[in-house]
Amino acid sequence: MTRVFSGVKPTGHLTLGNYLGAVRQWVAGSGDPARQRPEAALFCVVDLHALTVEHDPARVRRLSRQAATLLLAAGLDPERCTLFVQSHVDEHTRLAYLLECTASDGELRRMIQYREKAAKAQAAGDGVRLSLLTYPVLMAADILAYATDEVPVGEDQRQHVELTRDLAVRFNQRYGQTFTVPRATHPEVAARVMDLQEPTSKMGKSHDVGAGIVYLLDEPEVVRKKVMRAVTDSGSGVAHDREGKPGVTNLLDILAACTGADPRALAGEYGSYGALKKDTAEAVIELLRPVRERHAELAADPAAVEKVLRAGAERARSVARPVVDRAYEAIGLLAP
Ligand code: AQP
Repeated sequence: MTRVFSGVKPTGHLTLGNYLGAVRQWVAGSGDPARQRPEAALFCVVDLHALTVEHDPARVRRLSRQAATLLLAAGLDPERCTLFVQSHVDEHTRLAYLLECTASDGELRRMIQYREKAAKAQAAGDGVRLSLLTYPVLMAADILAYATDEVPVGEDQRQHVELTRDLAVRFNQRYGQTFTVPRATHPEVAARVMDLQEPTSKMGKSHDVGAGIVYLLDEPEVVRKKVMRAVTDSGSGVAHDREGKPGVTNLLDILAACTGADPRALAGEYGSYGALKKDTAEAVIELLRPVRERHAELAADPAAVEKVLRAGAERARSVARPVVDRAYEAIGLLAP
């Protein structure tokens, strides 16, 4: 059995980037007949990670519920996978401490996301939370607690999964074989969807300005407007060229991811930016339509979603507990 684990943090409304870079892969993978057992695919709303920057408690709670509902709406089937909330399973934080005793200060300070977010917090006059430095270790615990083989994520998480691998290998070398060493998997197209207004930056759900971000729950008219106003590049030729034409390349990648086409081949089919934008907007609207519709149904019955999350947490606990107990013993702690 190949075990898959991944998560999404409730720092904002889920975006097209989350969907194309990660969630769609989760749905496709959990429909794989080789992974029919629900404990073979675990997906998590990683709410503890949302506390690493300034946050509003009520908003985090609201976004956590919304993220779980959206994951179900996107097609995660609780009969075929395990969906839960990170803070409901103590094993994550239990294991994180052991991994903090395995990681070094230097390797955490090198994390790109830490450097970028710490600089942003400082510029805003906010303090930098210690958890912003240590959260990649918590992420490693999220993954390693489940003896995960594969972590389907967007391109931006590559460095964190590399750290997870390093920690697993180091722990195993020091204390004996304990953890499975996981590997990241990325979609072939749209592994890094860029902001429509700033196509050299990732489309990120926690970014302050939403004009370049397509949210999964945006109304069709809003999606159309955002895509039609996407920043394109100088010159009018449509070419797939990430360096020279980042805006157009982003649109080609999005359209290709929506339609299953090859983004380079698509470039040859368009003579103008306007036509490319129009087709991209319609393709995104059609891709998201069923997710929005299903979300509206599921959101009307929050008790049913909570029931799925409770059952998911129980199953997740039963998978993680023995792995984390083994790590406690291996590192030299007495069994209670
Ligand atoms: N733009 C993106 N393109 C492709 N994949 C993406 N992912 C996120 N953005 C893109 C992938 O979605 C999964 C969940 O992401 P996350 O919740 O960890 O991070 P986020 O949506 O990027 O939210 P933030 O708060 O804005 O995060 P920061 O600022 O930390 O980047 C992951 O698999 C991610 O790769």
